[in-house]
Amino acid sequence: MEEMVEKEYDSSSIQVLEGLEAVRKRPGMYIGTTSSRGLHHLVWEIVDNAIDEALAGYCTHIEVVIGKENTITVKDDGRGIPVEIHPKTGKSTVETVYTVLHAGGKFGGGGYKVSGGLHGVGASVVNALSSWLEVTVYKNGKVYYQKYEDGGRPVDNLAEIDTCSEERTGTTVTFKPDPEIFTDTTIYDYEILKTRLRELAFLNRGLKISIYDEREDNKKDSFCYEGGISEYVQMINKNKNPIHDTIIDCNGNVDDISLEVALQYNETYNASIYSFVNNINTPEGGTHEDGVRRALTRILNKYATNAGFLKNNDNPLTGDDVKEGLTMIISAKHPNPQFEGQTKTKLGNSEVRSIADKIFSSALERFLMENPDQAKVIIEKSMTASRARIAAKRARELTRRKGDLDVTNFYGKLSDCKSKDPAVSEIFLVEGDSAGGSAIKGRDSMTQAILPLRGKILNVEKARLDRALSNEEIKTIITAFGTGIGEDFNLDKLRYDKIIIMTDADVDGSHIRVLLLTLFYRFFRPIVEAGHVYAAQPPLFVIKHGKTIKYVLNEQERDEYLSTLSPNTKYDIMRMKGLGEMDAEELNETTMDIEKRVLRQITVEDTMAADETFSKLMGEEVEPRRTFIEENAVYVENLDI
Ligand code: TSJ
Repeated sequence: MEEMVEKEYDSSSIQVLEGLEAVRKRPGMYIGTTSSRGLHHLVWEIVDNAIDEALAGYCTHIEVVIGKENTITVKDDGRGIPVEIHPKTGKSTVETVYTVLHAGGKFGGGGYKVSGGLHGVGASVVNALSSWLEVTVYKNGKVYYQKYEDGGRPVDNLAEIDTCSEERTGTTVTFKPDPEIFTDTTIYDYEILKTRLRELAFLNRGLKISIYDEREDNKKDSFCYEGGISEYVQMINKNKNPIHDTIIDCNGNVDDISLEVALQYNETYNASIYSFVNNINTPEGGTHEDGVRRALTRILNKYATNAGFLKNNDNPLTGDDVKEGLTMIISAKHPNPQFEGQTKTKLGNSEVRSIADKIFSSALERFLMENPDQAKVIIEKSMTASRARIAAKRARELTRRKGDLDVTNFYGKLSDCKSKDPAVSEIFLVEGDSAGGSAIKGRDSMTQAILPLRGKILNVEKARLDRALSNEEIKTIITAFGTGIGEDFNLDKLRYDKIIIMTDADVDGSHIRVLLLTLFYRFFRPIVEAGHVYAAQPPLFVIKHGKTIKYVLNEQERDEYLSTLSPNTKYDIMRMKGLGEMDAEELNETTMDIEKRVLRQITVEDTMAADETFSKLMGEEVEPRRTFIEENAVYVENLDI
């Protein structure tokens, strides 16, 4: 701060710096969080600007590079940010974009901005939260350059530093996130960046997006899809056995609002429906999704009736029936979207509902008429779902009457906690009887319930609800949770605040963990989304020196801890045994005690990545499962030496 006073700033630039200072004081207001998520958010703020340039029709290739020191470079071949003096600020437009809060697209002049992150705050926020940031603009046969330091202070004015060919245009930005802001982590995750960049390539037909990792293993990928979201559907269905050949798609425009839909049915019983507005995922749906789903149900019923599949006395197909095995992407672009809902990820503009319905229904109707063989397969799939839904409802009513899903029926399995207050109660799902026994002895019986899992957990990726309901372990879990399942599900009835999966850190343990997560993800998704599911983290090593006993989770923590010991400490280090071999005290000490344990919260940051993983791990195809296990072999090996 002192330095700011020393240098002579005119009043306008002081104002500017105060603006960026506000971002540094309360970064959460601008990027949501300063966790890993916020760190990655910086990249999207910058990439969105390049995407806008592509949407305006001037950019064909965007490149993202993760530098050795976890810097990020984003480069495009667009027109280059304007360099002339901006009338309002007296600075170059480049400097204005980077130092005036909320400047963003307003200063570029013209252009129809449809992309933009949820917060829509832009380049100046990234600058404010960076140790340094450099921008290079190629334009008019010249190369312009400016650097900012310590949260957005220009080192110098924008300068012409070189010449280039007249044809070369574009913008390149490099920044280093400030470790004083991002105190959790400043390490970029290649997979997170890659997954979203691939998604952006699917959503923006024909745009090439590349990513390079200059850190250890030099990973790189490049994405460009002439087929747009149809190719996205194809990728999602790759491990799910499509039941008909053609990916049904449509593409239309009404009043500046555009809509694209692509869909294909597969053999599974789950729906993978993803909707977007201006490239932003809308997991809460909204009017674009409503319109398309309403049209899908109506048109399939109409076709099924006219073609004689559905008779007068049959129940009409419901929205749930036509969803079974459906993979669908909906992408709307809107010049003025209104976002609603708890997480502001639901499209509210009411005019979109009928526009989406109209564009999609005529395309679907035409497809069904022109492809009677594929239409038949789809209608039959939905009619089977309808029959199964009615049968499952009957089965649920029966079991409810028999008291099968009644708490009093399974005290033999569950060692419940004394407290009946869900806010303080937790349940451990424990692999095997012997670990279950130790857990029962080692728990705090007031708040901790133990459910040992003995039998095999059914792979629900390959089973419908009605079959899952006849599986003993699943029945027990549903009963313990108290929420019911399917149409009866009620999150408010959840009996525990934390559901903790406690499995060994080996291959069998991961397998059980994945089966349980599949079950929760497919049948109890709101529990996962509300953040109630955790994985216990039993330590891998115990280090003893003098009277100190230190448990550490992994090799990295072990090495870090050892490096803090003075060189002449004579210490003992031991690899921990499996859960089943720990006694009650050890288990409590290392894995269960609220004060000492480490839990990993299971979040669904990316439902699509989770969906892909579950299909790969749990689906019919053996090959992708083997590949997945091989690709993650290092991880498994580290855990299972
Ligand atoms: F975020 C950012 F500002 F740092 C940034 C902007 C980062 C990156 C990687 C690219 C960009 C960017 C901006 N790429 N392309 C543009 N285009 C403009 O700013 C631009 C250029 C010309 C005109 C015009 O009307 O002539 C208008 C605009 C908005």
